[in-house]
Amino acid sequence: MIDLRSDTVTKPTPAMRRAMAEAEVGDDVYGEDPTVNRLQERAAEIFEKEAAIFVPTGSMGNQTAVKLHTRPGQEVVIEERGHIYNFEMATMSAFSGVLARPVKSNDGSGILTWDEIASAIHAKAAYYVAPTGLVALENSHNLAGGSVLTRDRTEDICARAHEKNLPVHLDGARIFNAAAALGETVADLARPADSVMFCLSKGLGAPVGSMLLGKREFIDEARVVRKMLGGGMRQAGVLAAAGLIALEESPKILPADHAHAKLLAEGIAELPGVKIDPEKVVTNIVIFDVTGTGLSADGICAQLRERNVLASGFGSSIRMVTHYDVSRSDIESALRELRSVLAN
Ligand code: TLP
Repeated sequence: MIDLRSDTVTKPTPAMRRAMAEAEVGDDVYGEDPTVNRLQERAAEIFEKEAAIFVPTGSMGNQTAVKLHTRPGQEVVIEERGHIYNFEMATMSAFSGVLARPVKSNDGSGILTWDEIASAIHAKAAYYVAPTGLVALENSHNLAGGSVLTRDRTEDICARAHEKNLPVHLDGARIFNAAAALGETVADLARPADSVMFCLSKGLGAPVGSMLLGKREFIDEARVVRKMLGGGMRQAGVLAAAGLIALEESPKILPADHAHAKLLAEGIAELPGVKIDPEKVVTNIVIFDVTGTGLSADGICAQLRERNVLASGFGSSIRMVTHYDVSRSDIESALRELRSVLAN
């Protein structure tokens, strides 16, 4: 099987498995797991933030941040395809009592300008309009095809949000991909945001886990919210051990994933009835519209599955994601199978 459904499907490397087997552990609810503590310290150091906390999932990291930055009855301004809004089970309303205020990015890139964000902010609103409590950004932007938010744009948005006393949370599930594509450090991309979440379990390849980072006081409060959500893990060092390897070793292999995604996008662009601009594929996510093929996205994915290629259907589009378990020859095979499905 060539599994292009997501970069979440990566299997732990032999080095990760060894580290997991040998991990020194303790009870992390008491703060006594030395491997978790090391991972948290190392992540904070790399991101140049005061503190970090290990959470089981990216969703828990994001929703913990939403909970801490807002109070019930407020709105969260977010790009309309943002993960926090579309793929986190309405948790922001169920758990934090807030409403998403989705905003369209007019150029279709998924990357908002300050003016687009400003038009959705209710700052000194009339008392009967819900006030904005948070601006949520995403880098890279998953459902917008892995597009990237530059350092300048992030700085601009955060500075202007802060002028209005609004905090900014950055969903950096794939911020290492963004950093590799932009030639920036993750610290510089995340610096202006009040909090950032990144996933160890996506392109970095760890089996489980994400990190939430911010000021020390914020992370102390995050520990309480994580427990509230049932995310207080015990001998989590077996997971953190793989996370440490992911953090140190995996960023350097991401450019290969990006080259594979570009190759895939260029091949797809030549197929009949599909719509994609390969120029816009800069990280590891390839999304293409299949309306013009006369077939449904799910129908194409089902036929690909029979040919040992896995992809995800999202409405009228298909998403393929590259990662370290996919080689250049796998990309060539996937293209060959897709060409053959569309020719039938
Ligand atoms: N994304 C998953 C699916 O939920 C769509 C994927 O396969 O891409 N932020 C972003 C930008 C994400 O893409 C994801 C997961 C998360 C947060 C949530 O992470 P987890 O799955 O660890 O809760």
